[in-house]
Amino acid sequence: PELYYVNGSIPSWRVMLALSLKQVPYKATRLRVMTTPKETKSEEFLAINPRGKTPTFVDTDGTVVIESLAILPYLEQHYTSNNSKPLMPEVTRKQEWTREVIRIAERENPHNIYEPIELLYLPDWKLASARIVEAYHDTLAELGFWEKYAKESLFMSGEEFGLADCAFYPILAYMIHRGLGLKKHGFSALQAYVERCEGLTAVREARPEGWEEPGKSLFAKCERLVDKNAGSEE
Ligand SMILES: N[C@@H](CCC(=O)N[C@@H](CS)C(=O)NCC(=O)O)C(=O)O
Repeated sequence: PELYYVNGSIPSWRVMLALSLKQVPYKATRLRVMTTPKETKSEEFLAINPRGKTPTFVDTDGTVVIESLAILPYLEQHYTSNNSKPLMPEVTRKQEWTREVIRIAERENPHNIYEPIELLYLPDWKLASARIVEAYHDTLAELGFWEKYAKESLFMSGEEFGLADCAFYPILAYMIHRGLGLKKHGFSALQAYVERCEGLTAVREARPEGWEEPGKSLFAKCERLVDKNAGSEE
């Protein structure tokens, strides 16, 4: 199979995690989005995925699967192997199965709430500073839910790394790369969760290229903004 991906992108990372956990050998084709035009909008790639988005998974029989959250269950169904554990409980284990599905759906919340913080990359970000500060506070509040889940079990939906972790972990790891300090905000269970995830070879293997060092700290910038606002209110 072949996976078209963008390095460091949360949706691509999810799929790479699942492939790595399942020990599926695959051809990884990196597409660049900083080029003009973007490689995701080439005629050749649009013929495979007309939306021009990654991840795009092309199976050995030609089946094309788009959307990270559709690719995850596809892999779970079609790539079972003796070498790896299932990433989803049996449907007959009603409670565990339901929790996994719920967590996968819930991953949308931190992703959406965090999004305005990325406006800091724009040259005229100051115009959006109120939205950015709001997103910063909301992101921390949202992470409170995940902190609670991390206290309940070793991984987000149970004692093993599963599809819910494939869906969620890249969001958290992405925020950390952007300067989120978990301990600083009292998220000690999430910190332990991250360390647990990073203890898994498959998780380390799926880490984006060049991400050994932290990236540009958007969270530090947010915090300066919050402090400045607090100062001006005094
Ligand atoms: N909902 C999609 C999102 C995919 C997506 O937005 N991918 C971005 C990278 S984060 C992309 O390929 N962008 C390229 C472009 O817009 O040309 C999924 O979960 O797979």
